[in-house]
Amino acid sequence: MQQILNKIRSNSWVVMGILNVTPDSFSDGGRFDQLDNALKHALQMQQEGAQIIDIGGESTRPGATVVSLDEELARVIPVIEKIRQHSDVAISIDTSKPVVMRAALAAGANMVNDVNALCADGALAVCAEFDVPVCLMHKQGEPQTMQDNPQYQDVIADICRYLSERADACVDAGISKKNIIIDPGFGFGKSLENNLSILKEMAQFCAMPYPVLVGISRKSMFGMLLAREVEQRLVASTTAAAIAYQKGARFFRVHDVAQTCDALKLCQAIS
Ligand code: 9MG
Repeated sequence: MQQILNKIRSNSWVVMGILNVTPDSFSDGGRFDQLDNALKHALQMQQEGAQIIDIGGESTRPGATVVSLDEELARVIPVIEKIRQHSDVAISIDTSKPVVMRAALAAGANMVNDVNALCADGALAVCAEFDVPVCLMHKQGEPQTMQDNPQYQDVIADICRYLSERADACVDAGISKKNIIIDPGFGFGKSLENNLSILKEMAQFCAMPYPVLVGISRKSMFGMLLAREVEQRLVASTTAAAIAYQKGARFFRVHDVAQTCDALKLCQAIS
């Protein structure tokens, strides 16, 4: 994982492939089918160029329902163990629950991706103890209601301040500065106008002393802007990744790994 972090200190980039382990993602049968399909999908994304696989067992989409601790553990831990039997690809656990973080890291995950920026009691301590990279994402509100009426005084300044405070909390808790990644959180309590401002002003986040991760793949902002269904958002998603790269972002959490890698290779070749 440190090699990956070192890589982005140059102009290079890292693609993180999304592996959602929710009942609607891989289930044409029972848990065994789900495990095999999840493994296949992870290996496919690795082959296409993903250097990190981001595994999540609780949807964070607007309106998503909360998943119990036991259910989240039952979804993600077997998948991490299964991937570890077949590959040494870096694994990131997408969770806000410290118990899930600990179990996932013990099972072989290498990084924590938390849309709640390690705000849960005990989350900072687990990440400090395991000495792993953490992605701190900004969000306003909770998934059930966050898109109702997001409000900011100055969307860029407000997000920068929040991320800076959370990074300080990490350092105070003993998390190494070199392990911190920040993420402005496209779509998490943001209007279309807010999301477009974040993309336009991406360089302001990248000027902070932490690498920036962007999760914009197939997001509803493209549905609003372009009237495209989820499966028709590839061009907009890869274009947005390319724009974000040119403004300094270095980590990209995506569904379409091969196509995003192509776009980023082109960007890097001319940078
Ligand atoms: C889990 N998840 C969904 N969207 C995300 C985003 O934009 N960033 C990060 N870090 N995680 C996300």
